[in-house]
Amino acid sequence: MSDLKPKFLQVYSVLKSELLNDPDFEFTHDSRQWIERMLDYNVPGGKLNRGLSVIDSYQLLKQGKELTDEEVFLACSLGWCIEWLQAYFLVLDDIMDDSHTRRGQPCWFRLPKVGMIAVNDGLILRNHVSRILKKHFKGKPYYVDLLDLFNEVEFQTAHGQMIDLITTLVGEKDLSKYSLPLHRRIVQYKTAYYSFYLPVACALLLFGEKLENHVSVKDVLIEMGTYFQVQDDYLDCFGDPEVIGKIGTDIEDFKCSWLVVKALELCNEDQKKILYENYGKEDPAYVAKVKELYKDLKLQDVYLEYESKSYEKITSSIEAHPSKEVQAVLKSFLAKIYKRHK
Ligand code: GPP
Ligand code: MG
Ligand code: MG
Ligand code: MG
Repeated sequence: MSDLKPKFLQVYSVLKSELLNDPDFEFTHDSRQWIERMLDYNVPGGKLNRGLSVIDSYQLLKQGKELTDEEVFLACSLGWCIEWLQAYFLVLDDIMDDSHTRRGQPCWFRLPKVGMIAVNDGLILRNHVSRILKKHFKGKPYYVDLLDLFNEVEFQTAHGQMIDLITTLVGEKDLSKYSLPLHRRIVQYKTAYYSFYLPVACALLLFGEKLENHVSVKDVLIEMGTYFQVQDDYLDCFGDPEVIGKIGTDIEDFKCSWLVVKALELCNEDQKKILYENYGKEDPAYVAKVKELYKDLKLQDVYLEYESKSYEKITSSIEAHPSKEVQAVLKSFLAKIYKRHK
């Protein structure tokens, strides 16, 4: 785990202050206050795994050599760009998923004063990423690659989100189309690229590497990201809302969650009928029926089995990698998420 967390948090204040004093917008007291409140509410309150992974990865690539102050600042700034991107996704995802809580507080759009202003706040959060990159990276040899990376990853995530959403369209609610390959496709795009590939890709660019030389690293990270989203799906139903900071909505939302895919695989005809009749309904009584069925099917055990199998598989892909430094980067990332409860 990063020993640079205090430094990382300090850089948040620096970046925020720069954004609040951006000379390209004539801030008034009210507008500056809005942005500050919006940032403090949505950007720094998570686990910060993605952001801190940029620094951890960069340190590992440097093989223990001490980082200069500039290197630390740049690695932290890239880490924050990912946290800002994540805040942008989450603010909008919570509207789309009709969620209630996030990181132990009401979703931003649920605040009476905010409502649909949250959509525009999402756009501003995305624009902040470009502002940070421009201010601190313009002129670096890898600037264009960084911009391209953030654009590509946003493209992938938005398309993953699109398939996550259109599979749930009312009127077309059809569980028979849910399968592991569909689930895999959704989570690879909506989660794995931005959560796993992006932090390591940022560290590689900062280190002067070309991303096209690291395709095998990308494959392992996508595998890890898929595993991470299976955990997210599991915790949506079986996690403790006090610990994960959010109340699950996947059953109500008719999501192609790993749990429903597994349930469909394992159920008999009677249980299938229960699933078809109760999945995707708002009423808590229906949701409870689905959860009961998951318990009857022992999905918690199926999940534990999946966790250890995935862990073994990912570990052996990592160990097949020729570079020890890259192996260390990947292993440290995997250690952060293995058997997580939040
Ligand atoms: C996680 O899905 C995926 C995202 C947060 C990406 C959103 C992408 C956009 C383009 C808005 P999820 O809904 O399972 O996450 P959570 O459980 O945290 O709500
Ligand atoms: Mg979602
Ligand atoms: Mg969601
Ligand atoms: Mg989820």
